[in-house]
Amino acid sequence: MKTPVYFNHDGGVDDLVSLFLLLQMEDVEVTGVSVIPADGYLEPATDASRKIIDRFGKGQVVEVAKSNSRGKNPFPAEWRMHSFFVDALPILNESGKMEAPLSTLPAHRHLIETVKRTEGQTTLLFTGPLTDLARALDEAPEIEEKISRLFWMGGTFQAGNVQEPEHDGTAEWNVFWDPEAADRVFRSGIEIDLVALESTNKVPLTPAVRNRWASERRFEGVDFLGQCYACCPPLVHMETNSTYYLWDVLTTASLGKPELVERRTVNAIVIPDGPSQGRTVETADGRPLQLVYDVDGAGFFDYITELAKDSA
Ligand code: AGV
Ligand code: CA
Repeated sequence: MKTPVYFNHDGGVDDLVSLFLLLQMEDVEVTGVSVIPADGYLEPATDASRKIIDRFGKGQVVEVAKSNSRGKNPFPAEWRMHSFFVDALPILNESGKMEAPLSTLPAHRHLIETVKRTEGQTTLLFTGPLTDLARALDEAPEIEEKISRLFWMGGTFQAGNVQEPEHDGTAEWNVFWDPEAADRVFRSGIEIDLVALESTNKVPLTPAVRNRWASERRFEGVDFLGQCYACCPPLVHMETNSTYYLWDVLTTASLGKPELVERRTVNAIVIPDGPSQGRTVETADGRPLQLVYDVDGAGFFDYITELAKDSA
C-alpha cells in the first residue's frame, strides 16, 4: 500500500523541485498540495505546482489549493521572485494548458478535508511556514489523530539565517515568517521529523552538482532540476545570505528514503515573539522531535537524480 502524503509548500525553487520528486516516489500517494505565499508569490507558485503535476505527475490527479494565510515577517522579495522563474520555464508551458484541479477551499480547509477524507493516517510534508497547519489544528483539532507524522523543514539549533533589522539573527526563516504557528504545532501531539538548517550542511548547491545535472540533461527530469536551480547562486568560496542548500529537497528525500539520514531526539520550544522570535531552542522541558543530524550526501544526490531520470 502507498503512503498518503499531503504536501504544503511555499513556492521556492526547492519547494517546487520537492513537488516534482514527491510525484516520482513509487510508495507515495500525493493526496493534495497547497501553496502558501511565504518564500514565493501565490499565483506563480500555484500555477507552477499545477504545471509540474500535469507534466511530471504520470497521470496522477492531484488537487492544488491556495493559502489565504499571511505571515508576520515577510520574506525578501528577491527570493520570492524565484517562483515566477520556475512558473515560466518552457518545459512547464509547452502544452499551454493547466489541468490539475484548483480547489475552491483555502489551504488550511483543504488540508482538513483531505486528511478527513483519506482512509487511515496521512503523512504531512511542510517545506515552508506552519501557518496552514496551525490554523487547521485550531479549526479541526480532531484531525490530529489522523496525522501519522509531520516532515518539516524549519528551525535551527545553531546559526540562524534571518538578517533583518529588528531581529537578533537566531531564527530560521520558515519559523520567523510565522513564529506563533510553529509554536502552536510544537504544542500539538503530532510527531515531528525535522530538517533544520544545519541538517543540510552536506547538501549545498555546488558547481559539481550542476555539472552532473548538465551532463545528464538528456533525461527530461534531470534537465528540469538543472533549469530550476539555474536561478540560485551556488556555493563556491564561502557561504553568503543567498547561498542555496537543498533544504526542502532533503526533507522530501528523508520521507522517500529514510535511510539517507541519521536522526536523534531533541526536545525543543519555539520563541514566539521579541527579538529572537522564531528561534528554536533545545531544552529539557521542550517537546520531543526527531532531528536530522547527518546525511549521506552522495547517496542523497544519487537518489534525487535517479528519481528525476525516471520521471519521463
Ligand atoms: O530557510 C530555508 C527555507 C527553505 O524552505 N527557504 C528556502 C527553502 O525553500 C528560505 C531561504 C533561506 N535562504 C534562502 C531562502 C535563499 N538564499 N534563497 C531563497 N530562499
Ligand atoms: Ca520552502
